[in-house]
Amino acid sequence: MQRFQQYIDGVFDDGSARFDSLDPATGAVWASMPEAREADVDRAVKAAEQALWNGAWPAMTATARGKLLYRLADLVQANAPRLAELETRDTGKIIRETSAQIAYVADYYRYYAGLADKIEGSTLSIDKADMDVWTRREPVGVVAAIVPWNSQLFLAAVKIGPALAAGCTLVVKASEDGPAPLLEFARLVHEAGFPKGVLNVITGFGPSCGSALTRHPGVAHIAFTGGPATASQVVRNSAENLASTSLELGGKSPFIVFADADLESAANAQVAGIFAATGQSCVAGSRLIVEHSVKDAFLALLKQKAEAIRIGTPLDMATEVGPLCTARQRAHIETVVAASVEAGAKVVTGGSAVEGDGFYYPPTILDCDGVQSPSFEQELFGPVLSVVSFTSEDQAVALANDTRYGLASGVFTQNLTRAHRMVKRIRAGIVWINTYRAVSPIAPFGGYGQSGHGREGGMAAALDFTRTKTVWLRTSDEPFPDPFVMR
Ligand code: TXE
Repeated sequence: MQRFQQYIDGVFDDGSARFDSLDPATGAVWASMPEAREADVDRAVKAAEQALWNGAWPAMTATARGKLLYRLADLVQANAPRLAELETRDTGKIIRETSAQIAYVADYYRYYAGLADKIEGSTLSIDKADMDVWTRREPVGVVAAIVPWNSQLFLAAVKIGPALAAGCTLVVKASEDGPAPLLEFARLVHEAGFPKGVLNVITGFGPSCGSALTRHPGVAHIAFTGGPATASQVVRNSAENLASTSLELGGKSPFIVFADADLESAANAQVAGIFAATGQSCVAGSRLIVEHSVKDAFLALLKQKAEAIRIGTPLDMATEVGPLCTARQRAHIETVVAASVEAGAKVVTGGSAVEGDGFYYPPTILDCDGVQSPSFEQELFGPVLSVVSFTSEDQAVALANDTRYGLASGVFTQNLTRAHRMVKRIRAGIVWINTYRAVSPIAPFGGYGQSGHGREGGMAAALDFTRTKTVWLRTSDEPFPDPFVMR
């Protein structure tokens, strides 16, 4: 059995307690993890506070910080195969995806490495003759970065990269489900040579570890990815210390196909949108909204592609859909699918868990036309696509926006003017036209409504980890004037 450690103040240790991690492909225990409790959280935040104000980190130039980030990026790239294997082992995410994603994670660190010394204040054209006024962008403080199980290294990188570029220090909390890759990543942080306490990596359970971290008075900003219910709890906790928050939550993203679309291309994108990552993706295009005249043809294409998907062990490069991360997640999907069928949804393909060991659930398509289907409303976080049809553009928009979420959306059409209209009318943080699931360190990422607030990726993300200091310098040698007149 493999044994992992937490990383606090530049030192690896076993944590206050231990818990077992299951291999989702077999359901058997495969590794032992360190469980951070309140005392560990307190130590980690205090180490990050120390590193923020004292020692090498605050004295370092932004360029030097960038060089450390470049070194980290190179280490991530060099160790990508090992990290990918760990992520696959611990979360069930297929190796084909983890290998590609972790290699790309290195580019996120490179983007923010280059950005570190481009974060600038400004000189103001102030309306007073005897003053020079300028602003400085300073690190917001200690950042708590909390991630869920899906794509842990990726979801951590979009927080760690900009936060370090901005000069912050962090306590990163890996999910209790599949923390191995992030705990291992801490070894690369150590090897890269970051001063102790700058980046601490712990894991543990929500009520003990997560809650202690988000309530800690030493935390200035919480960057959170997870479910909306947990996010509400996080925001309530943050209120105690008035910490700022950025929240990247779930979605129920519409995937809209017009009759004039290239159906073959749209079907491939829809497969990527809902069955990649076994559907455990915040941007999953889980609501197919298809023009009625092509519904049957498009569903036939999708059914054929879904049934050709290779379900298998996640460490096999040929596997296309692996197990879900947890038995709990699979039980949730089974419950919602059963309720949807009960409500009248028709199973086009899939619809019941795969027999045998591991937490497998097959690619599933539910025809929900004319049905009030829970699967069309709730985020399932699994390989389940719910389908409805429309007959007018207005109806397509109304269906797309009929959700409390607003993370992503896809529009498939060859009609340029319609595509532009859809961009304006859809309420979501991302609109993909004739493509789906594309991401980049250069492009902002985040949602509307219950999908959260704040953006990850791009320049703005780094600025979110700064606060502005305004400096006033009086250039006159005359005595300070009348103290009772505002100037
Ligand atoms: O997330 P949680 P879970 C959605 C998806 C999924 C559901 C629940 O629908 O089925 O959320 O997933 C930590 N204070 N998404 O249970 O519980 C927890 O330990 C502070 C969408 O995994 O939100 C973990 O590290 N932290 C999504 C992290 O929060 C707390 C990704 C996420 O856990 C805490 C994941 C607390 N009180 C799930 N309680 C996306 N956008 O990709 C828990 N945590």
